[in-house]
Amino acid sequence: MKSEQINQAFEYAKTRYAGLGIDVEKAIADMDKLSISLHCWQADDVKGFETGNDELTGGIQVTGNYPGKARTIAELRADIDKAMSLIPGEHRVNLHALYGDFGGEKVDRDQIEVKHFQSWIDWAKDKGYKLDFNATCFSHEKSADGFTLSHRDPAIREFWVEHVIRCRKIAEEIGRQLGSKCIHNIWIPDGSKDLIVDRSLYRQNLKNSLDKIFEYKSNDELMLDSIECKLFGIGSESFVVGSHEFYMGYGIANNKMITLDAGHFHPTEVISDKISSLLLFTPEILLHVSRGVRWDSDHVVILNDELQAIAQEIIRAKALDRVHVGLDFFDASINRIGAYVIGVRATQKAFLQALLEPSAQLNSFEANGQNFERLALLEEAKSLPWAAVYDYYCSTKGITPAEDYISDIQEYERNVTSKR
Ligand code: RNT
Ligand code: ZN
Repeated sequence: MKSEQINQAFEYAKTRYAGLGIDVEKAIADMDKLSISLHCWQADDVKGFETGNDELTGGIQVTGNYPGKARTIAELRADIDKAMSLIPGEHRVNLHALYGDFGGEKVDRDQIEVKHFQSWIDWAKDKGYKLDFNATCFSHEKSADGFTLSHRDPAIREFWVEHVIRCRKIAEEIGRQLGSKCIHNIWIPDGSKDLIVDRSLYRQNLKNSLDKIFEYKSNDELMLDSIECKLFGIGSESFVVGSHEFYMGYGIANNKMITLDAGHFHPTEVISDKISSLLLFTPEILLHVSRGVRWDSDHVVILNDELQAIAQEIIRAKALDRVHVGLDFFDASINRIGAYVIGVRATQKAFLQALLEPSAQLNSFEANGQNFERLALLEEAKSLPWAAVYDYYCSTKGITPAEDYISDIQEYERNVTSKR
């Protein structure tokens, strides 16, 4: 796209939006503040860098064998750098504990320390990224029977409690070194393929383990805890200990953030409609922006109705400063770096559209019971020239706009990933 074209389209968009009382420059400035957390696990199919650990377990699955996945920490960092170079704005990287820099050593999960993540912190500092963190309670022999923090065996529960406490401390140190609150998310795979008789026992165990984990009081200025529910996983179809009710109850009772993963609910249940309720009872929310398709909760995020609804709900609730936005998908069937760029750009476009909504007029229609007018304006707003604003935003940040980035990804594939 030629810059002349971009500027012309932007000038038109500015006038068009001004006619509706919308300040385009302000919408751009607000969107620019939205830091999206890029999940490191898209680049290598959730494999990580633990010595001798190759198997992904825990009811999550990556399908596809597109060539070029990151095999080393250096490759994964290079891939994230490439993706970041095609995304306007300043963003975060979301690490999982199994991505530590273990230097060929076998370090079990109850032994990890900040030193295993120091090279990530240094890299992030060098590149200007902020980091988030996750305990890894899957892909491990002590989670092989499907249970971790809720296990019947107290020794196994203890092992995972120790792991998560260590992860929370690592997150705290990340926050300290990078000068930005690190969000630590807890998702556990615990559940069962077939019927469980004593559901209460497992939920009581999980509650007790979480209580122990949070006995370590971290510094709220450096890190924040979040807890993530799920409806079912592959191999945990009949029972998941950490259900929505479980974590919503725990989070509200204990003032913890709740993670809403877009792929973790019934197929017709949406997370967008949960935001305005949860925000009344929890201080902040973490989103795992994902796209569920039939049994899979983790397809690449695209600009679909639900993504738009999520962004609208946050903007309409004026809650951009209380919602943390992370991505969570893994697709091994297409270019993995391209997948990141598609997902982040789609998310930004959804927020930009929401920020450009003619909200004053819409609210006034609603307050006056003018429901036809409300629906008509909502429909018209869909085809306002928001894409011209996004292209302009990309170009002011020196980022390849629109579909032109496809060839950047192709070039990286030719020169880098296809040679792996
Ligand atoms: C799994 C959860 C969880 C994971 C990551 C890898 O269903 O969504 O967030 O995707 O922790
Ligand atoms: Zn998730």
